[in-house]
Amino acid sequence: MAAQTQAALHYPPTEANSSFLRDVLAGLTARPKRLLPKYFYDEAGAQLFEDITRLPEYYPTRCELAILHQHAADIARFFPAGSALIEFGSGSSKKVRILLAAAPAIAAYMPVDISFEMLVQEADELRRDHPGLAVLPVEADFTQPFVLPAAAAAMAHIGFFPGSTIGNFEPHEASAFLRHAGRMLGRGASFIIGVDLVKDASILNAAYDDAAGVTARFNLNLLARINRELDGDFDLASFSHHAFYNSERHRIEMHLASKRRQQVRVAGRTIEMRAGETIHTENSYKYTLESFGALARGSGWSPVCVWTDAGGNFSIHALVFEEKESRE
Ligand code: AVI
Repeated sequence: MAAQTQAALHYPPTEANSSFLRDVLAGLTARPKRLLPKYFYDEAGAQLFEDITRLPEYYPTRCELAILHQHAADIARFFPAGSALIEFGSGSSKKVRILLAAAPAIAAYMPVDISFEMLVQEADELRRDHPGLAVLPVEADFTQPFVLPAAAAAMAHIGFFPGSTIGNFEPHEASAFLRHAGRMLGRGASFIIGVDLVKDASILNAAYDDAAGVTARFNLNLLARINRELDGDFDLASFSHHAFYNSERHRIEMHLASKRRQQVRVAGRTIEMRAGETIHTENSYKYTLESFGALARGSGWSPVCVWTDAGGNFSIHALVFEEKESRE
């Protein structure tokens, strides 16, 4: 009932959720069924992801923070005085604060995020803590082309893309994103990017299937979101969370498996599911230092430096955009 009451807020589709509806119907009628991971992050999903980052099994956030704390001064060598730092998918801006503290000569910080509330709140706090810094939030889906504030046009640009979010892109999408980001940041720009590394499958499997079941709730919340926003009637108890490392494709795969044969209604459409059939909800690609370097080089960037944590679990790369001629 609660889901139906909330669904009335959004259904029939508004402009804001029509692409969600289109992508969900296309994904649920495809073979195999799939849903796009960018839709995990409604308010409940963003909170669940925050909870994931604090799980004992989920090492990427801890390892990346350790690298940032240990090497902030070295990373800050890539930030010329008077430059503008652009963070793709800034969220809570927690990681950039470590870099800003180490690079007081940065003139502007441009967090790019789809969540307006988060941007405004974080921008206010950053202005308070860094009175000399121009904080210029950009409300945008960073996976799509967007325009940078004109105020920073004359400044040198540095990109920041932590969290190994690049791992959630298919390799060809990751390459297209890197190339687009390079063209937007400009020739000679630096890019500081966090990338999770290939490792023992048992560590990876535990990180995406934690004992407390938080990642399972994060995955299932996608169905709850469809119920809330697209007049769906998924019975969450009839689906189970499956996450495993696919060593041939160097990626964690997350799926939601139907426990029984069932019909689901979404926005007036009926979706048939067989017992055991899965909806593929996310890939999280893992790279080696070499394979990420090759991806970067193939996308117009030169790898110039890389830092890892003591256990070699996670990496932060510094790249410089060298593409000679724009093909756009
Ligand atoms: C946001 N992204 C980098 C996370 C990851 O590790 O791929 C999303 C996530 N999915 C399950 N746990 C965390």
